[in-house]
Amino acid sequence: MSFANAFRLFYMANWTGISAKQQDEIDRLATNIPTREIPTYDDLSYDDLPNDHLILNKPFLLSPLATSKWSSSAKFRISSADETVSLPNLSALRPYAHHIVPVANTLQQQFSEFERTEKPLGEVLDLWEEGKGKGLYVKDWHLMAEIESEGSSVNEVYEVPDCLRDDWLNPPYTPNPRLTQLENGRSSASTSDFRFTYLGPPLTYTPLHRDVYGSYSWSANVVGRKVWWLFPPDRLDQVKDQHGELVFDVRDLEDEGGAIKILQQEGEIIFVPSGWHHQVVNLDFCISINHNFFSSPTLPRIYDTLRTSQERVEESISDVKDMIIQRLGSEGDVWEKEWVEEVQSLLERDAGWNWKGFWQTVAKNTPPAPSHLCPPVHLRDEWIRHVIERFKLRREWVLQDDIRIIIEDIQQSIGICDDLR
Ligand SMILES: O=C(O)CCC(=O)C(=O)O
Repeated sequence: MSFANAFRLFYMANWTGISAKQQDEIDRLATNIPTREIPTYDDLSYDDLPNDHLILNKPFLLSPLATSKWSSSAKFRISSADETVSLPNLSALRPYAHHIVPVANTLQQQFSEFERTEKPLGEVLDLWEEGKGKGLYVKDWHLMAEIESEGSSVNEVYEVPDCLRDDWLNPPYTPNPRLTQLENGRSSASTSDFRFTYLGPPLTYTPLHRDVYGSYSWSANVVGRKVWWLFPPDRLDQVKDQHGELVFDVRDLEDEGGAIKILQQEGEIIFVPSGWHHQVVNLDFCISINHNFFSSPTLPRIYDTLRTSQERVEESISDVKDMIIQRLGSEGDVWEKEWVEEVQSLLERDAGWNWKGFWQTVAKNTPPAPSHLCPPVHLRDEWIRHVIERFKLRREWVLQDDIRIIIEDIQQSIGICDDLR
């Protein structure tokens, strides 16, 4: 081992960024954990997953066996004196030092988020190795898309567990890296996927939130342990302030908002159901990998989340509707076409997608994984049919020709041949 590496190892082993007060907080968090009230499986067969978790929308964990063969579990860990938790091997991240990564400063709250910047990963690693940047949290780093854009395979980091491969947001083992063409002719990894890597020192955290699109998520601790506070949709009363806004940090609340509290050990994977709010604090220096994803059992929930987002958008620009009617008159559907376009374009910016994106995703992903790792086809088609039936009652069905064409294709692929209008 070189002197530099020995120094780094010594430094990480004595992560001196932590004050006595912070160590007390870590100890308090680590010891105040109730008995686990959700199941942990060594081996979860896909046959059991839809009924036990996806349809019921209930959380679970996979034991460290799920990640024991991942390359990152070998490369990114340095064993520590306490054998249950490793130290991060930051040198093993150096091959990715040129990636520009989002960095949250978790010591600096800015409205309902943290102050965020983007930097080359190498600069953040330098800071940590110098004992600085103890509040910096690299979040939402598209490591997998970057690896694929550089012509390599994500197998150099991980392999998606079989039971989680029916993922309609991230085709597993993406055959064609999704590239964004830059103006200078070079290409960069697209940020259109939902496969993220997180890394940060002890006590960096992610405030209370719900995942994009109402998706499920899974999150694997490659290095370190995390505490999770999970809130089913019907248990949110205690985490709202007097204005009905969600609190930022549930640790500020008495009883921590009555959450389901989980200590996720190194190597474990946690599954967070659709629409469940959650907060996460890193107890150790953590490296984690997560996916936001959905599949057919949760299509109705994803549909409802988008519908609700649209209602919010429509309310926020109701004056624009009046202006369009004033300009074009309320006869016929000319005004309404313009209004629908306006709303869909704002919805895309606000919620990250709109109805066109929703239906394109459904169309692209039938079927996304081998059939034994998906729900039975008749059930999948029933969920798809259910959302199509509901969509046909909407004005967008009538007014947006491009969406109708996508849905007609989906109907054909699942054998619905009824009169389409
Ligand atoms: O690990 C974290 O800090 C946050 C992860 C998270 O919120 C998620 O996977 O949805």
